Amino acid sequence: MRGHLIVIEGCDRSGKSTQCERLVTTLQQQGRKTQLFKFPDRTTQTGKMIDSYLKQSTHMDDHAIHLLFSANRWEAMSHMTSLLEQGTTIIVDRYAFSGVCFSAAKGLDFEWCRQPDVGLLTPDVVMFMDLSMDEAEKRGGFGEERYEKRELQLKVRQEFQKMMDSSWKIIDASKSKDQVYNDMMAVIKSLDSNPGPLKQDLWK
Ligand code: DGP
Repeated sequence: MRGHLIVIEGCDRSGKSTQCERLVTTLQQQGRKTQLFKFPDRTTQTGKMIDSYLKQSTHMDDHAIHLLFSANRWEAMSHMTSLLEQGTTIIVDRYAFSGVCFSAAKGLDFEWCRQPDVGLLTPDVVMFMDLSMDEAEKRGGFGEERYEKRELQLKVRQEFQKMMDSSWKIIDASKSKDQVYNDMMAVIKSLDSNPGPLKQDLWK
C-alpha cells in the first residue's frame, strides 16, 4: 500500500518546521516508514540559488525566482513518487501553495503563479497552520530573510485565505505546542488507510 502525502502550510513563524519534525519522529517510532521533505530544499543546485536570493545576497526577477522555486519542487517529484509507491509516508514542510501565495503577495498574477506547478503530486491532505500576525511577531519577530517582513506576511496570509478550500484542515497554531501536535496527529490518524492511486495532477 502506498504512503500518504501530507502537506503542511502556513505563514512564517507558525511553527511548521518544529511540528513537521516531531510528526515524522512519532510516525517513525510507531513503525511507519516516514520521511520529511522541505521546500525550498536549499541543498540542491536550484536550492542554493534560492538560498542566496532569500539571504539577499543576489537579486533576481520575481518571475525568474518563482520558476526556480517551482523547479526546486519538480526535481524532487520522482524521488517522492518512488518513496510513496514503496509505502513511505511523506510530510512536506511547505509546497506549491506557499509558492503561489508568496509570489502573488509580491504582486505577480495569481493564475500565472499556479502554472509551473500544475501536474505536481496531489497531496492527500493539506494542513494550514493558522496564526495571527500579532501572535507571529510575539514569537520573536521576523529575521533577516527577504520575505520576513510584516507587510508582506500579511499579504501572504490573505493569499492563503483566497486559496484554501473546504478540504484543507485548519490548525489553530496559537495553541500550545503539544495541543497543536495532537490536533495534527488527529488529522493524520483520520486519513484513509487505503488512499487509492497516487495522483500527479495538482490543479489540473
Ligand atoms: P523556509 O525555508 O520554509 O523559511 O522558506 C523560505 C521562504 O521562501 C519563506 O519565506 C517562504 C518562501 N517561499 C517558499 N516557496 C516559495 C515559492 O515557490 N515562491 C516564492 N516566491 N516564495 C516561496
